[in-house]
Amino acid sequence: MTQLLNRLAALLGLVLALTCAPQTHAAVAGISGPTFNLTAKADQITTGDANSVLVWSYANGLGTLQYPGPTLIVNQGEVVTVNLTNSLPVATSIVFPGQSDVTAIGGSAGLQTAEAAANGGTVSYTFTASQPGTYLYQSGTKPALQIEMGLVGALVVRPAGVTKQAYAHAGSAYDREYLLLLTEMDPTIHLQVAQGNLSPDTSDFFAVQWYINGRNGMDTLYDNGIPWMQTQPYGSMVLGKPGEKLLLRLVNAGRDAHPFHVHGNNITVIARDARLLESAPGMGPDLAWSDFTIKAIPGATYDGVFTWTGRYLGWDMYGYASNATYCNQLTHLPTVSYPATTQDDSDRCKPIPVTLPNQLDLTYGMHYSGSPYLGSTGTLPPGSGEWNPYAGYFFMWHSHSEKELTNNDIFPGGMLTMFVVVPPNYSLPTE
Ligand SMILES: [Cu+2]
Repeated sequence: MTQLLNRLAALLGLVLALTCAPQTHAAVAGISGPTFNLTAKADQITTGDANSVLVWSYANGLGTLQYPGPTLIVNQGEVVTVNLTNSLPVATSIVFPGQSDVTAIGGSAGLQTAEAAANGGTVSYTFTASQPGTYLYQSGTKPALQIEMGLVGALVVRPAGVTKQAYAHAGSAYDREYLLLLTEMDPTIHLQVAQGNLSPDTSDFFAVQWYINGRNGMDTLYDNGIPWMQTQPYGSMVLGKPGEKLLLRLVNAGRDAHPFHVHGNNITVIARDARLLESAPGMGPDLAWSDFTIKAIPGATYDGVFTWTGRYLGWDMYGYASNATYCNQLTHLPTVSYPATTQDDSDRCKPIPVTLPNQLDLTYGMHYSGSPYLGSTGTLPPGSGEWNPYAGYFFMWHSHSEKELTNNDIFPGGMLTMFVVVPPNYSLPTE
């Protein structure tokens, strides 16, 4: 019953998400520096199998814990200070992989960096954000347990002097950016911690829950800041218009590799671990690779540029000749001018080259609008199709390790979100 209610809530949420424009954000959600006050603490998160799990993660100041920790956003060249207060019952610390000059003030010496003592200890870390890109931060104390417990987050360093670029070079320009942080969990470890065992055996780790931005599918599709997931504020639905350049900042903060698969087109990976894939400084991403799956290894970050267009389809995604309202790109929706580059002129007004089956012979996917054409709805049986009132195209973006598409063995769920091609008349905010 709870499961059913969860699904109904998810359905309602998606309807709200798609009908209450604007629902997405042109920039990555997070908190801006260069000074951050983080508190490591414990709290519960909601899982996709209608359960909850104790996690350790970070709060912004005295606020609510969020899993993953707040995305820290700074500008290249800034001297970044992270003041950590530890409310956990064990010592903890933060390491910043990729930052070369981290110094710690206070705390006591640990294996990797200075640690804040249990139950109120503090430590302060300072470094210069010298190179732009996508990074992670995570516990440097007993990482096999503390990273599993949730002490991870992302760090975005924006390049100096440019906007809407991931790096200094124009080859990293984008229209809209998204950050997806991947993790997995073995809830039995969390249960032992909840029962008071602060050093559980992590050697028999066996994940059954997989997360994007701290949520299991399909909770991933909710917008940021949903009130009933206060400890999981970051959504991960990816929205974009035909022809737009979407920057995907992909962070594998887990301990397993996750082959992250994008549908709709290949993605061009332009940077790895916050370094542009260039053969020499200033060249731009000439060593970028194009693939349909980013084989994200633990601890690595990837920046990819993704564009969806209707090119090479062989038919007009906006409509067809015998349906004059939808055919001509410029008259389809009079207030919108369609970017000429989103499809080939030779495809204009060509119908989809298959005959749609009779309604009675169709199975309706929940995102089907009743029409194969972008931005147009067709006839559906009563009650169907409300998940996609704007008639966008939905593509699954997900882990290509199939077991990771479950919540505790229940499909669908896990490391799964949706990329939505929204029709050009749909209002998305610009940065
Ligand atoms: Cu797939």
